[in-house]
Amino acid sequence: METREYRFSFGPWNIHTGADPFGPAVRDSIEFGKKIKMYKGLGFDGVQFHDDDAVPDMNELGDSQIVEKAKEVYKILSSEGLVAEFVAPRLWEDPRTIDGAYTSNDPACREYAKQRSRQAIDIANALDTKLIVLWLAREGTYIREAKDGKVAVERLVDAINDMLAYDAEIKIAIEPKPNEPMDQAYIPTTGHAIAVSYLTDDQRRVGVNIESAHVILAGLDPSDEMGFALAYEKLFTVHLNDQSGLKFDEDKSFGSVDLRRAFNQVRILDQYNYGRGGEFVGLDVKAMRTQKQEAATKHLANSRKVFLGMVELVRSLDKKRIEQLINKRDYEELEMLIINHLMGK
Ligand code: 3MF
Ligand code: MG
Repeated sequence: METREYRFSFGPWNIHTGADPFGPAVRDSIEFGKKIKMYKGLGFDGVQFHDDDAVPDMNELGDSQIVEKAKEVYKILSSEGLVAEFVAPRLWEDPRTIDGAYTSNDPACREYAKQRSRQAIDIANALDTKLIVLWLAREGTYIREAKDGKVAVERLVDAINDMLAYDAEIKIAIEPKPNEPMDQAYIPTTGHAIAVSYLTDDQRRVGVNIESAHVILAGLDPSDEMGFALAYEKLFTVHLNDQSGLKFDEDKSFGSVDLRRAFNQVRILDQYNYGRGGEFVGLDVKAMRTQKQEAATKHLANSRKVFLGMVELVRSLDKKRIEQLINKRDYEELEMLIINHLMGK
């Protein structure tokens, strides 16, 4: 059987203090340099960045200072044998993004969002990555009457075109999410993101980052969403994790809620050679608030182990038997075969 190496990534925000909307930090915060030193030991080669993970307080710096700082981060990465996977402009914390960024009703705020996105591209270049992730956090509404749903899409396309024109080589992965922090987001699913890509000036450079939990929040199946993106050659990266039902975004460890759902995500990724074009197996997972300081990176190592365990299970499936059962339309038996396989029988 062919063995293929997967490369894994996560963002520094995945090692966190455990604060939630109802309570303060329960663990000490760890400085960036120390987090970076943890990657290799946990089995990870790629670092995902928000622009200000790389360059804190970037709004107080000029463009050339931003690039200088990002170059220093690039050196730190290189000295640890790590690479940057992507940079995501953080467009949801500044006062100018309270009513959305690219879809804000205020033209000055929209201009800020575009300018910040161009700076994120400068940072990506300094970190030697060509991938930009757009989690469209506040591009939505609390009430329908606040914005115009058609104009919002046009503004999103305009902002994406601005980025595509700013750098002829960058690729943009939209990360859909149906809600939270907004009541309704404008790009809730993979299908929406891919449709938007075709309105832009260079659809080949606009794809998706599929996050398992976001898909589950939309009431959909992550492996089918991945299949949809793969059919369009638009699965630029993934945020694997898990989610228990329809509530706030939980970012639980991959496979921790539904092993079979994890299995099916790995199945479609492995089957269609995800990773061979350089894509990372990206995680977006949070340690439980109850986890003590010294044990607060297990969610990362465990998610990776689950992924690799699932790769083995996917590759050791009895494909002939599955084909026979499909031909007989005996899906009850097929289901039992899968369940037995997951139970190690
Ligand atoms: C929000 C998310 C974010 C994005 C990240 C990169 C904290 O629900 O999933 O992770 O993935 O900001 O854009
Ligand atoms: Mg995410």
